[in-house]
Amino acid sequence: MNFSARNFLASFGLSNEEVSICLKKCNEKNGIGFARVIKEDKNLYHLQCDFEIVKKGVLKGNFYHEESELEAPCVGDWVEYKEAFFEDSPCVINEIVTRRNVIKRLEGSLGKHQTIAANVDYAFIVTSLNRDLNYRRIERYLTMLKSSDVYPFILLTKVDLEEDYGEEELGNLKKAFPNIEILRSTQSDFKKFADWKKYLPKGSTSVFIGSSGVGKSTLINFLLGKEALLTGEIRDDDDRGKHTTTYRYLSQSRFGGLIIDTPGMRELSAIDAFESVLAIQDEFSDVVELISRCRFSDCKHQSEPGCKILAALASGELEKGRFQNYLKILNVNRFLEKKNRQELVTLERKGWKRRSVANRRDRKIKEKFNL
Ligand SMILES: Nc1nc2c(ncn2[C@@H]2O[C@H](COP(=O)(O)OP(=O)(O)OP(=O)(O)O)[C@@H](O)[C@H]2O)c(=O)[nH]1
Ligand SMILES: [Mg+2]
Ligand SMILES: [Zn+2]
Repeated sequence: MNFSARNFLASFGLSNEEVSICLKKCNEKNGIGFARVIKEDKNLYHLQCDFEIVKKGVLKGNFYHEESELEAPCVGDWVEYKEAFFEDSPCVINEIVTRRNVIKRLEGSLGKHQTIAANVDYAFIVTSLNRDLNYRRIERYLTMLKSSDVYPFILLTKVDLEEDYGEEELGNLKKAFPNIEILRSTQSDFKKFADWKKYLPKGSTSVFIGSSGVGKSTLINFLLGKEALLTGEIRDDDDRGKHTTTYRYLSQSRFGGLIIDTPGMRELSAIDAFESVLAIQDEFSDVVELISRCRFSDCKHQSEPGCKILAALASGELEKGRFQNYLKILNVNRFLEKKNRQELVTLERKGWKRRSVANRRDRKIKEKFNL
């Protein structure tokens, strides 16, 4: 491996230390290489192996063993692969290396997880101002991102369709999400937004998530500097998109940062229950605080005397929808109660530790963006 390999690994997101470890492990003779998964196509992975080289890869057999606890790679993962013996056959993926984080969501109520992307630094929650705008959904995205330790931004698209350029809604959103930076963009002024360079620094990875039709791929095509992705019409009757993007795809933006386009999410039902207790507490700290002051520690907030939630709902201090959303998210996390207490305590400790690291990092990011 040479200078180009080092440059590639660093540009695509590995730290200097990780680059050195990878370079030590591979040499041309053993046919071992490191690549980033840029697309998943059923059982075939598209692996970015160098700036201009994309190879296909399949998983090594031990991923499929019944007792195997190996998790399959997803877009954004770094993997170690072995070159194919024959030129036309796919390489073999030996293992996932250095997974810093992974965004997961719970699919339906069966408790099955879907991995969305790995090794992600920033997430842009993309929403347009038409019927797609849904504060509750944004809250759910934020909770999901927090539990995977990804730094969120909210991005409003298609503000050109609004008379006031979305000014009023922007004000409302800022009030509802005071700690999150909210950006505005529209197709006709993508270019005017000079700050993309700042938000997509070299070596960083950002994922764009949001409902179908909000304009994720349109924007990403601009950020890539080429029409690499398909974009589609939206339906007239309900402003919804037609699920034009059907797979997750990672590529390097013209500003250096890596970008992952994702298919519009149908319904973000919930989040990783096990990892998310703390994220919920964080996201709904106002609700948690009220509950802690209810007279009875097992208050159900239905008719109990001294219930602070009921009082706050009555006075308007707490919005009904926000409380319902809290309950909904909590509900999915019910099975936690069945876990033994000790496990939960350890988990919480781990979570706190991680949170404080994350808080430090958030502060750094805020300083960098002058927030
Ligand atoms: N008016 C207006 N239309 C836009 C803007 N950005 C995107 N669109 C249009 O919105 C439609 C949907 O855009 P896409 O980029 O395909 O949306 P998407 O979020 O990638 O949708 P999925 O791939 O289905 O998840 C297209 O017809 C775009 O031309 C914008 O800023 N203003
Ligand atoms: Mg798309
Ligand atoms: Zn109560």
